[in-house]
Amino acid sequence: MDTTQLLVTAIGLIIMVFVGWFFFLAPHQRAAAVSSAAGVQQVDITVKGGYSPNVIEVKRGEPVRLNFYRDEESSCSEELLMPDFHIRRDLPAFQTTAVEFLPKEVGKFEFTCGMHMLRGSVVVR
Ligand SMILES: [Cu+2]
Repeated sequence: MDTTQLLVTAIGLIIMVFVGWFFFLAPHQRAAAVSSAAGVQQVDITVKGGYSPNVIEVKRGEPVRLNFYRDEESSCSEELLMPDFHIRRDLPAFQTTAVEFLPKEVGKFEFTCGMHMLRGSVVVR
C-alpha cells in the first residue's frame, strides 16, 4: 500500500465511524399504532429533518395507515420509500399524506427518504 491508499483508507474509516456514531446517537422515538373502530392502525408521523416518531409498532394482520405530515420543503424528504411493502410515495410539503399497507409478517421493516438518508422503521409484532 502506498501513502495515497493508506490515506484513502484512513479517511474512509473516519467517515464510517462518524456515520455509525451519528446514526447510533440519533434519537429513537417509538410509537405504538392506535387502532380505530374500523380496525385500521394509525400513527401520525412528522417529517422534518427526520421522521418523528421513527419507530412505529404495529400488529400483524391489521391494515396500517401512516399519516406523514411533511413540515418542511427540504428536498431530502420529498420522497418516501418502503421497499418491503413496495411503496414509493411523494410527500407534498405542508400536507398530510396517508400511506396504507397490510403487515403480513412479523419483523422490522425500514422506511427511508428517496436518498436513504432519513430512516425509520415499522416493527410488526
Ligand atoms: Cu433524503
